[in-house]
Amino acid sequence: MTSRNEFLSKIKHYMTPPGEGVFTVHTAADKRNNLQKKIYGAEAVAQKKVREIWEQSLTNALPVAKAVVFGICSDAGGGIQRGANWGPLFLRETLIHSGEELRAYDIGDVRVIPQLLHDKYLNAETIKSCRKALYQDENIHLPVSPLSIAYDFAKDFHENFPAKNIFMIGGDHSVSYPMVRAWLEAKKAQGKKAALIHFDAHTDLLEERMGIDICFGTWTSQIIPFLESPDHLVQIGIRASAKERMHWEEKFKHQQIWAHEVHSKGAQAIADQIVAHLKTLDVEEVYVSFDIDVLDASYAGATGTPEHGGLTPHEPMLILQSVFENFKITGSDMVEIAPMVKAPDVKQVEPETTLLVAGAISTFLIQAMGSY
Ligand SMILES: [Mn+2]
Repeated sequence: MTSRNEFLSKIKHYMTPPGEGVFTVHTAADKRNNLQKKIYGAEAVAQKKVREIWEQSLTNALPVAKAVVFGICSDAGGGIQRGANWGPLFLRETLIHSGEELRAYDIGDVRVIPQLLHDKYLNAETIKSCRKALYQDENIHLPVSPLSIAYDFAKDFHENFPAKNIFMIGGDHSVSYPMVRAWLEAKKAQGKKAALIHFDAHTDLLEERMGIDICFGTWTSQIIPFLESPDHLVQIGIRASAKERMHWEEKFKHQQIWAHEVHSKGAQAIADQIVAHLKTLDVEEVYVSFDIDVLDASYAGATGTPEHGGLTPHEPMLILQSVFENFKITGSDMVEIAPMVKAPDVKQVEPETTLLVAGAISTFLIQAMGSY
């Protein structure tokens, strides 16, 4: 097990204060400064003391926090339309307006080399040069790719702070793989029965996509082996799939609920069905992975693959409320918000519409995780 001090030292190496996860000097600098002014005060930003105060917060604010906000500004696992790397900065701005960001502790962002995904895809030479760039030490034993850093972080986090819960902001959906995996391994070690509830327009159940086994289209199939059994996975909102529900359920032996079923049966009936199913499995704790494209494109146009025929914001809220009343939500994420992207056939003001609904759902998840 990594000691508390080793863990904090690693965080200072492979993470940045909130808002700095995209490596840039000028782009969105005002947004980043505004966010940091709200978190750390205008003086801290003017005097360039943000990093110093953030490092101090790891020893004084983190230990007393319940819910922790964590950003992964990576879209290297995407592939249709990029831009989800800006999700963490923009969504935080929305949350801070609602006051929610300040109620949770923001531990910051993973340092992201935008061309990298996972260390297993790199050769030794590349790892060395990236260690030199990130850590000024080519022999240091730290990961360099965003998904590998996120896994290392989440694993140590759950060991050191078993009672704290992470709300992760992505990123394309591949960033959920390290977070859910570390959470499932931690729950297994704690002897807790755990399930994954996955909101998405897409199944993300490919076994590989163009030879890559961990990306936005595959991460769910890769996480199934870490569940106690496949029926501990429930997918909600599916509608953009080349194959029918039967195909997926027979292949993976999990539960899938399509968007049209939510519309025809009603969200409350679906919520009751999910709760009853998870109760038969004696599930105690739940991870909620929320791909914003589960919502209809008229609510979520600022995303890589907007899809029509989706859920209204009210529907997942009803389902989440029932889940919260029956189980503990101890891990969650909000992914695939691409604030600089706008679906061509969407009339709404974007990214404001997408951020507003994502903010409301995120607020619910952060409050739920801070309430235990
Ligand atoms: Mn997805």
